[in-house]
Amino acid sequence: MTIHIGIIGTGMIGEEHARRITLQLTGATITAVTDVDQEQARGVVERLGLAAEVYPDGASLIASEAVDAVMVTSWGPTHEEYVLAAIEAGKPVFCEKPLATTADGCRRIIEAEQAAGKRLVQVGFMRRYDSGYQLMKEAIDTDRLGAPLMVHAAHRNPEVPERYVTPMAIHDTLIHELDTFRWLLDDDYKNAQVVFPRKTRHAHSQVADPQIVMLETVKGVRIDVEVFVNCRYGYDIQCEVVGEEGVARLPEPQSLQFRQSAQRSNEILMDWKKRFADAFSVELQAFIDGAASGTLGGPSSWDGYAAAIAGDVCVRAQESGAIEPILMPERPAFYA
Ligand code: NAD
Ligand code: ISE
Repeated sequence: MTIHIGIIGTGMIGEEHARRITLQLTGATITAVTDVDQEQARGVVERLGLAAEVYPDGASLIASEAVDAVMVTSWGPTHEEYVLAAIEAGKPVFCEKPLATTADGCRRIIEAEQAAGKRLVQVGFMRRYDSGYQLMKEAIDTDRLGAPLMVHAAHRNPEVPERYVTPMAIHDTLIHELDTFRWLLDDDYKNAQVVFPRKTRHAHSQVADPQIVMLETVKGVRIDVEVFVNCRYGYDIQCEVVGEEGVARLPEPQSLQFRQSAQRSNEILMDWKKRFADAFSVELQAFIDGAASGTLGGPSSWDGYAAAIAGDVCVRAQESGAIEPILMPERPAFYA
């Protein structure tokens, strides 16, 4: 069975996902694309040689009989509307992070999905599919580390554009960690605090950079995440879990080691595309297979909601400087 996919938003990651599905993965074909910038959509069809129609908008793409499953890769504020429309149409939908830009938006999605009576949403938290994080999870789940006590993490980007402002360090960047640690530790958050070290001279005026986000979980694990989005030297994701019986560190991406000119060195990647290339492939293949079998797995809209609740509190903590409580509603049996 071949799943016919329609892509809404053919920018950077939309094109990446379309390329992967077309050239690398099995079981799906792109039959429809749309973008508010129609030239952009036409460009992707041409560059990838897709046999896909360019639709004038997301609504007509979702309604089309040529589309079995939807991928939402447009800007964050547009996600909620398209995910709700796909649920309404009864079509499986893969939504890039964030599921919606507010917890309220995510709540409307989980309500609609429950009313539809069937899981239809997979959220693009691709780190769950990264082999390094999966090894860490296995070490925790098999009790190799004993009880996890602390997590030290860093999310560093070389640079961000002018439109990236202080709260985006949470909604756009930290949102990955907010999902990853709930999943890794099988835990939820209890409170958050954000502190700001001295600002780097490379950050523009509207973004406080770096930031340190400190989270406490319900089980008492303390997590610190450095978010540093103008670090200049590379795209660098670090994570270390300290347990009662030992410490596990996320593996570095594979790279050649050079001995040259009296120096020993390894390349550091510069963007997320290469760093999580394999994870994106596994993630999207899981979506295709889930859409074909009618049983989606992976990060659910509840996970998108939980990350958004914590994210909203982290933004409040950025503003207040205080330790802010995170109150998670009870998880409905639908998402057990
Ligand atoms: P981008 O700006 O390159 O592309 C977004 C595209 O969406 C643009 O072409 C824009 O014209 C289009 N668009 C905007 N509003 C639209 C609408 N209403 N209908 C249709 N198209 C619309 O951005 P990007 O970097 O590709 O990011 C897109 C999404 O993917 C964001 O939510 C971002 O957070 C997420 N993302 C995830 C990862 C990851 O690691 N999982 C990495 C990058 C981006
Ligand atoms: C980007 O949108 C992503 O999702 C990347 O995975 C993340 O690392 C980066 O910080 C975001 O800007």
